[in-house]
Amino acid sequence: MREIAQATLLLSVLALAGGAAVAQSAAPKIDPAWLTVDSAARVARFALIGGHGTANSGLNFNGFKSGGLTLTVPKGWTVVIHFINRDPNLPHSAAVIPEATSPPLGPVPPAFPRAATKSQETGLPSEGQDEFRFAASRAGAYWMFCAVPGHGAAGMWIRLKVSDSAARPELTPTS
Ligand SMILES: [Cu+2]
Repeated sequence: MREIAQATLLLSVLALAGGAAVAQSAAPKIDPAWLTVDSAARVARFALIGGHGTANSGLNFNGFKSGGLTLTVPKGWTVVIHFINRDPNLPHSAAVIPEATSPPLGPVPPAFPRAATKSQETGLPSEGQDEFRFAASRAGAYWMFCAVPGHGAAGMWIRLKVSDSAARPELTPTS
């Protein structure tokens, strides 16, 4: 009888461990290699990946959706965004836009001059790449948003914070 109880307990523990492992692998992970910092030149370089894995049916940046990832850069730095579309199915684009109460339905003017990929509305095809750079000249809250109609509204946006107080760029899950 005691052996059966122990076996049951062991099975319960294994089931819990299995459940935890599944939950952990489902949460998006930040790869430190996505952000490269040149403190002397005050340049932050970010690898922005459209359709990174299957989260939100590919409507994600770096695996995150709906503001779940925040790139913070100190005000006055230069930001270089290298965009690649890893989605095997859908085209995507990227633009830095002002924070909004809800995502725009399609392209809007970027928050900083030239802070957008080409092909805003049609998006870049699978494995398409583009790079843009801008001066983070105004502190505030911004989004990196996919302007292909409907994608932003479906959650394809993450956060960019231009900070008066941050000492260096960082990439964090949004708290
Ligand atoms: Cu998109």
